[in-house]
Amino acid sequence: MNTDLTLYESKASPNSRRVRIFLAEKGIEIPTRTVDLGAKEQFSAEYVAINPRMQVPTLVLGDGTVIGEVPAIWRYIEEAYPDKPALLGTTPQAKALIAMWERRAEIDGFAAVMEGVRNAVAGLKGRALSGPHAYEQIPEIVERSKMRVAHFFADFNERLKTVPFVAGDAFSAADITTLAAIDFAAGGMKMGIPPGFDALQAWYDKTSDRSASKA
Ligand SMILES: N[C@@H](CCC(=O)N[C@@H](CS)C(=O)NCC(=O)O)C(=O)O
Repeated sequence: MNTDLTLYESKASPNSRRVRIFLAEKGIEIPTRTVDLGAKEQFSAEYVAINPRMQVPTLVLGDGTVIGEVPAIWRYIEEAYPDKPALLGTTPQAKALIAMWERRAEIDGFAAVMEGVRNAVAGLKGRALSGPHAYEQIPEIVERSKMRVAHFFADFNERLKTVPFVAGDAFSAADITTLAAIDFAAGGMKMGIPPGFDALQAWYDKTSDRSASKA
């Protein structure tokens, strides 16, 4: 257990889950502090002093450095533990391809689900985007979000007809974001992988079976 680090996170947060799975894949344990989003703890003076953007996850280093944003937290962990399995690639080519596919999974999948959920859920009125600024929901956008998620399923099904993992031959951070997006769509939008999307379903089944995916 590296007690120099503290991860602020929430069990209900799919972004926190992206970091939890990343750590579990590497077999790294660090102290965590729960930020209860249901109780609006992200707005508490104590947490705002740590992360003024009022978001989780946040990684705090031993010297007080605060790192927000999932890919930045991943980057720190990847570099700080070079002896652990790499999830962001080891060669220039692998690093670029993982970054490319992870970004597509985030933009086309994860962000599309986030948009659909945050513009629909009653408890998020006035909070259509997380962060320091309040935005009203746009209910009309939810239908488009559903189309975006449907396209994400179709596009990633096509991709996974050609490769075993999202970024190619090896499991990577791109798989973590894809898994988090699919589970978020199922939970938050009641949109599961459509029947007949066999490549995506087979990838999902094997990825969900990894012990780290329970994190
Ligand atoms: N871009 C940020 C997004 C973080 C984010 O949106 N976190 C959500 C939980 S999944 C949050 O903190 N929500 C607080 C709120 O809704 O007020 C990242 O990569 O960490």
